[in-house]
Amino acid sequence: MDIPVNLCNRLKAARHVVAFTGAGMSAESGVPTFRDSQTGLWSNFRAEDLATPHAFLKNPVIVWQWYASRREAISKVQPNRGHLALVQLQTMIEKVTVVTQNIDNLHKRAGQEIVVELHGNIERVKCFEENRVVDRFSPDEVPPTCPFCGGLLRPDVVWFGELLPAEEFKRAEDACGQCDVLLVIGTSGVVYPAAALPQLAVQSGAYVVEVNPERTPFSRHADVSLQGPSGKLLPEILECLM
Ligand code: BV8
Repeated sequence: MDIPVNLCNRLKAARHVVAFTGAGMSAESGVPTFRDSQTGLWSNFRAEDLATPHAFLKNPVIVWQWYASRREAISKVQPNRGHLALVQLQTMIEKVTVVTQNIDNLHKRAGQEIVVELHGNIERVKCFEENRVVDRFSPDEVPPTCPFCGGLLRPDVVWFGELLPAEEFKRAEDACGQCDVLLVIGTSGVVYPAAALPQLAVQSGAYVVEVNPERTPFSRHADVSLQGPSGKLLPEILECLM
């Protein structure tokens, strides 16, 4: 795809670039997006119905095993060319911040230095009662219990109906409000309050680029909407900096 000259020029002049990423960023690594229907044991559940504290308390075994199976699947995939392009961007731009909705840890595994995890990280586990991260638990219990208080352990992710981590959200607001270029990559933009963040960049006059095979509700707010997979388009965008 021909990358618009204006995009290249704005990137070349940028001092701070933010990449706001969603599940589509990891699609080419083989990680299902939330729009994909569930498979296997969970095929008759919607993700939105499993990713809630209510679902966990009602069915702790099913919800724990859903995350355990996702964690297992993620451990077998690799960051894709899109993740690696954002890592390479760090060597070309003074500051690159990745603000991600994803919990798959792939940006960090790819080598990204500044990653703001809005919705937590599936690799981390915390106590449901104390909310503190726990780094060891019995693999024989499903779900395992907290070694400190005996409460149930849960994935350290933000469920629907739960508040986002205040510090991370503030970091994301500051980054989106102060960046020169915002890349909105692989997100359907339907989950709030994360989906409100790109508007901060629009309002502050940043140059906003959407990368997605489909148009989304956000597309009309972007300066340019590039329709295609991020694993293909992000390396092409980087080429205009070389
Ligand atoms: C909150 C972690 C305050 C877990 C996630 C009623 C009660 C309570 C809250 C609400 C309510 N009604 C609405 C809300 C707010 C709710 C919300 O927004 N709901 C939506 C469904 C309407 N939000 C919340 O609950 C948030 N908290 O509001 O707290 C509060 C508190 C109490 C009471 C009231 C309010 C918490 C939201 C966080 C939920 N946790 N993840 C887990 O992962 O298991 S959200 C999860 O879904 C993801 O993290 C992500 O954010 C979202 C999925 O969105 P996307 O990433 O965009 O992925 P999606 O599949 O949708 O789209 C993929 C895109 O990629 C597509 O556009 C596709 O075209 C594109 N694509 C495909 N292939 C590629 C590609 N792009 C590029 N390249 C490719 N190759």
